[in-house]
Amino acid sequence: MPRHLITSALPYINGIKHLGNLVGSMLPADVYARYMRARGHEVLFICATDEHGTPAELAAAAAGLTVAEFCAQAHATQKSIYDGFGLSFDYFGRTSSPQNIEITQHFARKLNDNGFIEERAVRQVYSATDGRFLPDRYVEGTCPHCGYDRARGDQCENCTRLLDPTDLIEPRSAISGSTDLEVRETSHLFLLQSKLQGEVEGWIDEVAGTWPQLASSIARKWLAEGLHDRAITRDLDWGVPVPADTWPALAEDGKVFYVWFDAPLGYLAATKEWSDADPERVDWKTWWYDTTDVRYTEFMGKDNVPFHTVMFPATEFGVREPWKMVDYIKSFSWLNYYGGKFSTSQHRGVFTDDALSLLPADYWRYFLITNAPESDDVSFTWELFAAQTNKDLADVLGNFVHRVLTFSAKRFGDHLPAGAASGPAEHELGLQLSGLLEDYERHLDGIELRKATATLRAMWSVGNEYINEKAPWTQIKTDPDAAALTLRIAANLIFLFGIISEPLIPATAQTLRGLWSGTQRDLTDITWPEHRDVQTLDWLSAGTEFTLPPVLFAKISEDDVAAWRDRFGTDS
Ligand code: B3M
Ligand code: ZN
Repeated sequence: MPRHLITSALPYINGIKHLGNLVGSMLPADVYARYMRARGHEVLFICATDEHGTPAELAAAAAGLTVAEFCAQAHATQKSIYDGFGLSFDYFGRTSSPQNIEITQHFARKLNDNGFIEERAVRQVYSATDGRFLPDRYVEGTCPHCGYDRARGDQCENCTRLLDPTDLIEPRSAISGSTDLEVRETSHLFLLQSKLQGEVEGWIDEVAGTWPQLASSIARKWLAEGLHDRAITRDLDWGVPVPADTWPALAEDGKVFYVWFDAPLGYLAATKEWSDADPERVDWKTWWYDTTDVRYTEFMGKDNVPFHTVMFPATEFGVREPWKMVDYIKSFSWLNYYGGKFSTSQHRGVFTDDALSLLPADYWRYFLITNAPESDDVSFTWELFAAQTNKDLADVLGNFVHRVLTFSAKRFGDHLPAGAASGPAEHELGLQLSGLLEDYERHLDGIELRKATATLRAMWSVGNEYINEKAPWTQIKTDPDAAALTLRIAANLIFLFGIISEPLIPATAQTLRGLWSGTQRDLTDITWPEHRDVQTLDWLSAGTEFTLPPVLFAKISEDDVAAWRDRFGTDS
């Protein structure tokens, strides 16, 4: 059995992430990590804040803090929000860590030794008003490809094309707004990606066949356009310094590596942070270096795909050391907000901190994964969120649990009744659920999240159909033993739902798991159901004691929807 290395794209440090960021990388990665652990796999789930580059410097300046102070605070804030969402990272590191500096410098030296780095004179945007060079996002302007007028110097948010600040039409300084910009010459390191094109292409042909269409087509489009040599250093104060032993003049000049050069290495470095944090843990390299038994899955939004399919692999090839390459990329389109973009800069949409202040994490986790933009873009609306929450979580799951347990308690007390032996209806129910469980497992194995959640919901519905047909509240009048059987089976369905819902709604799942005591079987170690148990539905025998849970999911009212529409706005 392979060990599973799972990474989520590293969220930028520059602000609180919105729900679109969450569903585009961290949350689906968490669902997959939880599922794989539940199936008994060895999993290492790694994430970190991406702390270098102009976004961090701009955000720190706006907050009136040094970049180091800003990043330390923002890291802690993001971390506590992700804890609130139940993201089960084995480690949540920082790309500004000493580990990342060491690893990034090592990669740069090796690339240089192998002839893949060259120092070149470049023309760069200089702002006399600001008294500095303006790399990347320090310049804004109109995208030469699509005409979007708020394109940044590194990438157009609208068409996802990578840009150079000098490409922008009508450029302006993002610091001062000044348009008094000139182009000056300075020296930078270039990664000679053109020399690595063939290797990257061969590798993509080998591995990308099973990837989502979205990821493989972006990779192929990039390779078809040809890999260009790219500048991997910047004139910034904050970043991984160019090592002085190899490039004394550039180091003297204060150059640092470009954020996209060190960010993917942050996956390795955060693993090293994890392993350094506890002497009991294995050396980080056992996950990354010269491995044969690691399966590596990456999660990311589509704008990050070029870096992970082309640039980072080129870097890994160029060092001529056996670093682990990605095996599977799960990519996402955009979650929109009322048809327009979620936007951090314009604070449009729902942000993760606000979301948690409105409702517990499981409401969001369920909605987001059910609507994950796996192929096309998807729109968040409060109306849709309320409708799905009320139907699936409050009615189909929550009300089922409530009906079964309150009725059972009322008629038979707080121990499950024995009742009649299972009959054909229970046999049929077990088979049906086992079939659905097989589908659910297949979808989760394939990280097809929308299909997986639809199947989970179908399993909850099957439970509802069973008790609606059996109608224990009617059975009780003529045949109490039959009613008791129905309730005991239904209690077992609740137990089953507690196991299989865990990857998606872990807090609720834990509540469902914790309702029972005095069971005959020791159920504590069960992390995933066996099909034969699903067919017999008898984890909980007669006599098992239970408690009534509080309301699992409150309904979202029309007033809530109106208030939230108002508070968060709905126009672009
Ligand atoms: N921080 C971009 C983003 O947050 C970037 C991902 C880095 S992954 C190594 O969308
Ligand atoms: Zn564009």
